[in-house]
Amino acid sequence: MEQTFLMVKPDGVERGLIGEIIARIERKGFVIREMKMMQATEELAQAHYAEHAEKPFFGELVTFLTSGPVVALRVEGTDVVMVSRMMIGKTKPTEALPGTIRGDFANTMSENVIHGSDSVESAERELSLWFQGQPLNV
Ligand code: RTP
Ligand code: MG
Repeated sequence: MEQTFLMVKPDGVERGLIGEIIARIERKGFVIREMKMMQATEELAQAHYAEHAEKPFFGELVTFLTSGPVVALRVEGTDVVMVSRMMIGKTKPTEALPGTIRGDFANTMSENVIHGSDSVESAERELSLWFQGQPLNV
């Protein structure tokens, strides 16, 4: 069964949106296999966003992701990578439709409440980065 890495970002935690976001994931029928609240180190944040290392906004991205606790989630379900990205909504606030998490709760490009892996390959890489060891098989 396909798995993805989702993360409530520091602004989502700060604003009290953990429950709202988890409720949406569960209501959709996806299953949470692992979950932890943690403070990301700079090294972890840099590794997570390695694909953006050369972008002008990389520094801000890492600073933001390490600015407070995040909630890391291993989520499982049919086509969960693509479907959860649809539920998250687009990166640009002008494109994030109402009904999506970002469309409903975010209005800036930088503080956008939630991360979701953008492909099965990214999901595998990010899950092994954030969750050491074997996935739980309950
Ligand atoms: P994420 O990885 O956080 O789930 O977001 P995403 O896939 O929707 O967007 P991505 O292209 O991976 O970018 C990662 C984060 O970088 C910030 N960003 N800023 N100023 C800019 O042009 C710009 N582009 C991206 C966003 O905060 C985005 O979530
Ligand atoms: Mg991304």
